[in-house]
Amino acid sequence: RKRVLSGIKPSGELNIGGYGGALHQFVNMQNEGYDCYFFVPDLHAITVPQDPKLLFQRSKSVAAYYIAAGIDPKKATIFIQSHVAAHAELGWLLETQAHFGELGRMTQFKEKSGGKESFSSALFTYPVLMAADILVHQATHVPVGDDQKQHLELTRDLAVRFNHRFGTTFKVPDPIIQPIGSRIMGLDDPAKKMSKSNPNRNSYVLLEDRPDEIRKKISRAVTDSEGTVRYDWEAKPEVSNLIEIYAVFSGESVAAIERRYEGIGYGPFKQDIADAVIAKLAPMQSRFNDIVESEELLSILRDGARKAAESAASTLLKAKQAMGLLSLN
Ligand code: AQP
Repeated sequence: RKRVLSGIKPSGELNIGGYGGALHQFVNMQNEGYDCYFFVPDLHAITVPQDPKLLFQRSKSVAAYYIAAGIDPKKATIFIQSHVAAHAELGWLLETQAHFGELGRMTQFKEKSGGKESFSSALFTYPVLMAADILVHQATHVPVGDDQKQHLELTRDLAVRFNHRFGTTFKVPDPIIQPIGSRIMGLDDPAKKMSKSNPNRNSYVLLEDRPDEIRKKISRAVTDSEGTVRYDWEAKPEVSNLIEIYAVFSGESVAAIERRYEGIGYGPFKQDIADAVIAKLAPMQSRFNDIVESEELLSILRDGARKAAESAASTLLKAKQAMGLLSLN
């Protein structure tokens, strides 16, 4: 059976970019019958400074959003990364196989370190921990947003390198990048990914935003002066971005959306996008509020941690033995 692993960092409030590129796809994959592991990568979040109180709360929030969006803990394994020590342990083993040069070439590292020297060393080794997350569960498929493609390529390289040096230990995972929603850009600037850490609150719609805020943010989203709803990333990145958001939230195709707004301006188009976003988010928010502080959530996470630890144990042991670390079993 095909196995999927993916997660969303608890590094800020979730927005519709993470919904389109991750959450929405997680639910689809679960419903398509993949064996799913969805985790909260809290160890990844702390590669940049986090307020401990906020991190604590956000880890619960991300897990609660998984469930509120439709991930069913009976079908998928939901867990917090730091609850399963095998992730960090395999991360260390893989660091011994990763090259300084290849990590230095990672675009995300270059962006986040911003040419400074004062970043954490964990920011540099982050992609190796990500490789461990995936390989320790023998995932065959990883749904990723466009920006994670390079990290997944590194994961594949590390798996192949390790298997070659020490004998076949890991499955080499394939990325799944959906054609629509894998790269949702800021509402203020279609050249920048919609990101949790963007200080401009108008650049994103949060999953927790109220209907009036959603309407306001979408009506203020930048467009062009042409006035036609046409999907063309080269010529019309602002409008193409809005079409993708609409397609994700309405389930309609890009072509159907283009047809409907032929000869109609951006006003009604934006109103309909806001309606579609609100229609999806309102029930999600209500389920989220019911579960986020509940004992049920903690119990799902305990269960998930136990299942994930079981899934990881044999691969970790195999990797250690392959490398020649003394084992007593
Ligand atoms: N704007 C986006 N469009 C499509 N996919 C996105 N993802 C994130 N933003 C978008 C995808 O969601 C998954 C989880 O991402 P993450 O939260 O772990 O990390 P990130 O990509 O670094 O997200 P942010 O919002 O930019 O967080 P910060 O600002 O804290 O770094 C990934 O598959 C990602 O591609």
